This record gives sequence, C-alpha cells and structure tokens, in this order.
Amino acid sequence: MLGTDYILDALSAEGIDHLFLVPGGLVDPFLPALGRQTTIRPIVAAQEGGAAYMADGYARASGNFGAALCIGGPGLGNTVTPIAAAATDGSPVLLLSGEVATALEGLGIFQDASSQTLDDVAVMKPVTVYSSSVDNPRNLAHLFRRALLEMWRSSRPVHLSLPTDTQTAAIDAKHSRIDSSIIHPSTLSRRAARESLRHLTGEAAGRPPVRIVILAGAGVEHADGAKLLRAFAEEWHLPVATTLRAKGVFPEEHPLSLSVFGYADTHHSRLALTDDPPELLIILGSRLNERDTMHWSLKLNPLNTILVNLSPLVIGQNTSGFGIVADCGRYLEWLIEQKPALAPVLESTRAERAQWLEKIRATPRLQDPENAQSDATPIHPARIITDLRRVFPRDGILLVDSGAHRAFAGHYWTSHEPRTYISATNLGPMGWAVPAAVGVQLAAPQRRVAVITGDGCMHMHGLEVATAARYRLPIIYVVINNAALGNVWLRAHLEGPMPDELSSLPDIDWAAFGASLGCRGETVRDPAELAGAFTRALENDGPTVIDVKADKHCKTPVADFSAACAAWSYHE
Ligand SMILES: Cc1ncc(C[n+]2csc(CCOP(=O)(O)OP(=O)(O)O)c2C)c(N)n1
Ligand SMILES: [Mg+2]
Repeated sequence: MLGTDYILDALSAEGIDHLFLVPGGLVDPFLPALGRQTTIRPIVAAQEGGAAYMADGYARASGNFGAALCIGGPGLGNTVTPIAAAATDGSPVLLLSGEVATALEGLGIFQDASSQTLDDVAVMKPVTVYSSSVDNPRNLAHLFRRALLEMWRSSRPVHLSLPTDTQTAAIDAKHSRIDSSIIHPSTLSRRAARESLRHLTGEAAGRPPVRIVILAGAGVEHADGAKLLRAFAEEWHLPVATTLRAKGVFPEEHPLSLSVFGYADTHHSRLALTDDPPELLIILGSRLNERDTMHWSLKLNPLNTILVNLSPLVIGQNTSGFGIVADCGRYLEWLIEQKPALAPVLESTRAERAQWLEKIRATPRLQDPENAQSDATPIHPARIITDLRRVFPRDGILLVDSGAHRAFAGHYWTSHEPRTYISATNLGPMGWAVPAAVGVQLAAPQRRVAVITGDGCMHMHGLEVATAARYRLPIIYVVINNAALGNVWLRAHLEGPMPDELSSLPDIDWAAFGASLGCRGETVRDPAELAGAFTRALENDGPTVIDVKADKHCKTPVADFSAACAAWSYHE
C-alpha cells in the first residue's frame, strides 16, 4: 500500500473515525487515499488552526486522540497556537503535515518548509513532545508508532512531517493497534500509597483529620476515574472541589460538591479549601498551576496534603505536600480497597465532617446570585449562562472560549458529568471553542453541543461556524456580544479614552454572519427571549448562531481570585 493508505489504515485501526484537514499541494496524495477508504470521514476546516482545534475537541470529548492534516509551511504555521493549547491542556493530538519531496529540499521549490529552510519539524518541537520528518518511507511504520506512543505516554500532541515521496511510496508493513494497557498503564507507587494511609488516618499529623477535602483535576478525567472518585467520596462523606479544567468530573449538584476552586470559584470551595483550611487535602491529578491553586494561596504542607499525579515533576514543584506518583483512577481504586484500614478513623469523624460541610453549604454558593436572574438590558452574561443551563440537556456538552465569558460560564454553569464542560483553560487562545465544538460534536454525535463564546473570539475563528453548517452539525453557538474585548476592556477603560477605544469592538451582526454561512441566525436583546431562542436552537437540526447583545460593564465573578492575587507577594 502507499504511505497515505498506511497512515489512514493505522488511524482507523486506532479507532479514529474523523480526520480534520485543509487540503493543499503538499498533501495532495491524501485526497484520493481518503476516497479509497470508508472508515475515516474527512472534515474540511476553513483554516488549519481550525482543523487542529477540531482534533483537540475530538480528543477531549472521545477520550481517544484527535488527528489533523495540513500542508507544511503556511498551513503548519497556522496550527502552532492550537497545538500549544492542546499541549498545555494535556490533549493528545496527532498533527500530520505535508513536506516537499526529499530530493528537492533547499532548492527553492515553492512552499519548502523542510529542515533546509523554515524547518517545520523545529517549529513544532517546543509545542509537541515529538516532532519528526519521515524522510525515508522505510521509517514510516516505526516512526508513526513512536509518535503515537510518545503522545500517549505524555498525553500531549505530536507531529509528523511527511515528504510527498513518503506519502506516495509503497509501504510493506501493517500497523497493529496499540494495546490499551500501554496507553493507560495504571501506575501506582504502592509504597507511597501505603504511606498515604498514615496521612488519611492522622498518624502522620498526630491527630485524626476531620475536615478532609478532595480537589480533583484533569488527571481524574484522563484516568476515567470519575465513578471511583464519587464512590470514595460517598463512602466517607468527603467534599469534592474541582479545578476549572476538570469541572464536571464530580457532579456539581451532588451534596458533597463544592464546585470549582481557583479561578471562577464558588464561595463553598473557598470556604472549605482556604478560609477554614482542611486538615487533609487530597489533590488528584492537578498540575497546581496559578489558577487552580487560587494564585498559590492553597496552604500545602507535608502533613496535610496528599498529592497524586502521574508526573513526578509536579510533585514538589508548587508544594511540599506528600506526593504519590500514580494514575488517579488506580490510586482511588486502591483507596477503596483500604476500607478496613480507613474505617476506624474516617467513620468516627464522619458526623463532625458532615456538620462542617452542612454549615458551608448553608451559605450562598455563588457570587452575586441575583445576576443570574437579572432583567437588565443589555443582557447580563450570568443570565445568559443560567438560562441556557435551564433548557440544555443534562448530558449536553458545553464548550467555553476565552474572555470574560469564561469566568461567567465557569461560575454560573452547573456540570453533571465528566467531559461535558470543555475549555482550553491553560493557554486560553481566543476562538478555540468555535472549531473545537465541531470535533466534539463529531466525537459525540448523540449529545447536544453548545458553545459560549465572545465577539472577540468570533473575530478570530468565527468562520468555522461555516464548517458546522457544511456538515449539518446541530451546534448552538451563543455569542456573548458586548462589543468589546471584555476582559481587557474591564481593566483598560479605567485607564483613559485610548485604552477604552483599543479594547472596544464594533457591534457586529453575528446572526447575519452565521446565516450567511449556512447557520440559523437569531439576535436576542431582551433577557426574557433567551429561553425561547435556546429552545428553537435545540429544535434545529443544523447549527444556530445566537447573537446575544450583552453588557460589557459586568464585573466577572473572580473576586476571590483577584483578592488572592492582590494579597500575594513573590517574596512571601
Ligand atoms: C489568541 C489570543 N489573543 C489574545 C488573548 C488575550 N485576551 C484574553 S480575553 C480577550 C478578550 C476576549 O474578548 P471576547 O471574545 O469578546 O470575550 P469577552 O471578554 O468580551 O467575554 C483577549 C484579547 C487571548 N487569550 N488569546
Ligand atoms: Mg466581547
């Protein structure tokens, strides 16, 4: 078979059923190859960045990896930010790019981005864990396999550059599917796990912990550990907060839920994690970045923290807490098996813990809850999020973009299941959610998918609503249109007329924009009409763009995070 057929066969063997691409001369051989097979549906994006974001969305919703294809040079350059976003959020993506024929490298041929000139492989190195050219077709089979293994062992993107002669070469090999035990190796350091029992029972600190809290990060999602987390928390009545990235990994309406901690947190998580710090904090699968630690205001020490992460690099970086190198699912499974050892202490402290939690939950959870019902015009973003939640199916998937709307959605949305609240939280590239939703909808065709985005984000990747229309995907795009780069404007307008003007945007008619590209378009100016607009969008079998005229003045619900930043000094 040809190189292109080998790759498509291998992708198919790995369970990939969609390939996101933008065609171009350097990947021409893939077009007939895609016509020779029937298992992979090619999806043509408006721009290569969109294709890479779609692959990222596909990976996040499916639990498999996502694959994107583009030409090298100008096409590959467009994918740098999307691949970096996937890298920083731990999303496995395989990027394939075309390269000029090896014999012509460096001879001035059109769009040469081989190692002799622009060096695509080098461009992708900092944003992937593996970036290589397959200069010799004999290397295709093992380099392809190596790329997948590098991707899975780090849950990060990888890149292969494919010269056209590799794409068209005859390949005498067949890819065999990588076994799931290699992808999810169930790592657990048993010695460290046993040692952690001393913390759970209070032996290490000298007294049994009553106030025990779990902070769950994306590692629980990666390990498919949501059910185990719930079982362990319910067994001992332990409250659970999540990072914003992992929102939904513990159902937010559950009586033990504290909802999100860190950026866009709730009063409940702040009370339980920092105001009245727990006697034991179990942190599962979080890299403890600035936002997830509330600007490093979590007080972590070896006696009252158990930090579980697959990467030893995380342990010790932002905490002196007790660390266990483990897959979160495996550790939770092990903890559940330790019931006899844990029962004497965790049973005797249960009633007191429940009382403490009850007191916290008796206080308001949300900041400024009245905003969720606001009748003001232009519309308050909290009202938009709240009204969408009311009509959107419980198992529907929400994608949230970058801007002030991220804070409103993170705070006012309630998520019931893992992988139903998806956002690029670490790099935060504007416009990510518009194409990423295409990948999510294709990976989860039975689920409803909605996007909360901003008008600034639409300026960046809004054109990909045309891709949703082209493939008749019933995605609901909600544009919180405040005619501003809202997050920036909130700071900038205080600095005078020039900063105000620079962070303002023209009021675009996004409904007409969507309609011109094949979507249903609707404009909402009155909050009373939100629910109707969302319901009509849910009845539509194609995409809808809803332009909601929103108020740019609304303060984002990040008061706790801002206070933590203001109180913090690097020299502390
Ligand atoms: C690619 C990219 N460029 C710039 C930024 C910086 N930035 C973060 S939020 C934001 C404004 C977002 O505007 P909009 O989409 O209208 O959302 P709003 O804040 O108004 O809700 C900007 C410029 C970014 N995160 N990503
Ligand atoms: Mg805006």
